[in-house]
Amino acid sequence: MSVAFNSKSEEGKRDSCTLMAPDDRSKSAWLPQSLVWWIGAAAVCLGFLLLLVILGLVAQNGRAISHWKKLQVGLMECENLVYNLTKDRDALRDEREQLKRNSSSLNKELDVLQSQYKAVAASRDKLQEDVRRLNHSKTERNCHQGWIKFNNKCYYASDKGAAKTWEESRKDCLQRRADLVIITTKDELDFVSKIYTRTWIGLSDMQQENKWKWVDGSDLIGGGFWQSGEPNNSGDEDCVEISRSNGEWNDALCSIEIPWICED
Ligand SMILES: [Ca+2]
Ligand SMILES: [Ca+2]
Ligand SMILES: [Ca+2]
Repeated sequence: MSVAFNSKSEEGKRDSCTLMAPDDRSKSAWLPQSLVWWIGAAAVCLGFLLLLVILGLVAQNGRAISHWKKLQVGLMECENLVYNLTKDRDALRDEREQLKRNSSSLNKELDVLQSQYKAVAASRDKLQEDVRRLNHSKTERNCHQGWIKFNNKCYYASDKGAAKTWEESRKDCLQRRADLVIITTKDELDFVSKIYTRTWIGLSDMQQENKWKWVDGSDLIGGGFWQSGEPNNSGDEDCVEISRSNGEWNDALCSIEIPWICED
């Protein structure tokens, strides 16, 4: 009986073995339990790594987008700056052109005014001379012997070869009850410069530099008949001579000795 029972129990065991699922049997047969665990862990790690890579790419992409947006903003600012600078340059160019036109127009006006001034000064000189002539025409002048008459006035020219300083020349004229010639018109200038191409006249700035006064105390009115570049006060020149063939004025050193002409 016991043998039978044992044989039965062995059979039961075999039966129980035969009742096991076919998959369980194959796993236990092909993959050991530890290998399954390692594969699972590796899969989890790979998944985690993949997630990190994806997150890294997303973050990098975000930084790139943000950097690109900054570049775009910078580019727009540059474009605005270039636009504003171009606008300013154009405005300055227009302003320069306008200033050029204004300057040209002002120069023309200045030329017109200068020529008008010259015309007015010439007529004033003529009028002044007319007044003087009228004042003297009441009585016809008779000049002393050796004097030259011009426009009812008497002039004395120093002897040929004689030469004096400005002060000595003036002293000579005063001794003749006259004074160094006062030139008020172009006619008078032409008359005097025909007598001597170089001679003292009664004009100086010895009292105050560049304040020209005639020997009768009157101021030089108008521009005078200066040579180009004169008066230049070169070396402190205070006395006026007619010099050079053009018969115009130069301020010279009062100490030089040249001919002179007196006017009565
Ligand atoms: Ca005169
Ligand atoms: Ca001077
Ligand atoms: Ca001079």
